[in-house]
Amino acid sequence: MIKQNLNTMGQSFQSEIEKATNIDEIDNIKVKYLGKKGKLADLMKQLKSLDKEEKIEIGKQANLFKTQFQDQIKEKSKQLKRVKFDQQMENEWVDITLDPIKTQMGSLHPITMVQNKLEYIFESMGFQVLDGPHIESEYYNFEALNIPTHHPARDMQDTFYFEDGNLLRTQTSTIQIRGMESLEPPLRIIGTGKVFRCERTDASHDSCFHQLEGMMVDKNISVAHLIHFMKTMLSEIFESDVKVRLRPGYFPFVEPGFELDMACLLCQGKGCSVCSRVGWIELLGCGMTHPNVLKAGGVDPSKYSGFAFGMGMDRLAMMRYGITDIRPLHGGNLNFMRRFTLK
Ligand code: FA5
Repeated sequence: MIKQNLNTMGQSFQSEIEKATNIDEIDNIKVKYLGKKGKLADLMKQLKSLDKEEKIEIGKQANLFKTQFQDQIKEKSKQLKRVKFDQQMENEWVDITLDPIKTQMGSLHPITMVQNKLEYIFESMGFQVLDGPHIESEYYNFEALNIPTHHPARDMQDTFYFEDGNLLRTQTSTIQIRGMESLEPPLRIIGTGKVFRCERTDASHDSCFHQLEGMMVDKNISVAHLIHFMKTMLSEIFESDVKVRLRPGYFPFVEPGFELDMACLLCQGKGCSVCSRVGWIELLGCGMTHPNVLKAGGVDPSKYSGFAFGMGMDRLAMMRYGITDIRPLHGGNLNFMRRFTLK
């Protein structure tokens, strides 16, 4: 009976090992036949009941099976590992002689680089960065800035109107009003973004360009504060002293008003198409905030005063990166853009 069981076990082992297709199955067969509580160990326990001769004969046979099972398990595992490896080689091979896929490094747009740097400079001086919409009402773009309907100053900033009376903002000065409305004085704010004008283009003018607006409202603010912040900003952005000049300028929302020019870095002040051959380039308008504007923003002009400025970031980027025409800055020519890397 035990002998018969031994033979049946040998046959079932044979058939199972032949059918096995992966290592997990082989492991299970190993445990089933050769494990501590496996079939072979079970059978060995039964030997006790046999007489001496039978014990020797069946014991011998069982030991033979044991080594045979071990050898077959080893061989089959090797074979299955080889098949798996061959399949992997087939599916995952890499041709190391092929050219690598070239990735192109991108870079930030020069205006974005200038904007990031300006925001960093002003934030480090306690200014808060605000945002404003591109599509504005006449109120925020003109009226609240002391430019009533029919005021001739509106002609200087002709723009694109929508049928509902709204318009594409002509200046980031809109952010002054929105900032005063949402914050309590004292306040220091800047806002950046695109502005739009119905404009003839040339080397330093485009119909869509970028401005940075700034405003400070506190007690006893004077022109000295304004000049200090403008000088600090320019020396930080150019990392050296730049030659600037302040001249009177008219903006209905400031009194007194100024225009700040810097010596053109493209021609070193000799005169070129960007600076209209005068050696100076107009960078920003600025001045002391008009009481009517403070009132429109809900600030009491008898208690507070302030300064504001609005700068052309495109022109600043041109001076910073030596770009001699504003128009390619707004085109999609990647060859042009690749000249500028993060500085
Ligand atoms: C204004 O837009 C005022 N809002 C600035 C201001 C703010 C004055 C706060 C006082 C107080 P202006 O139109 O001059 O001002 O434009 C400001 C700057 O934007 C200019 O100095 C110039 O650097 C830039 N700029 C103006 N027009 C163009 C244009 N068409 N293309 C490129 N840059 C321009």
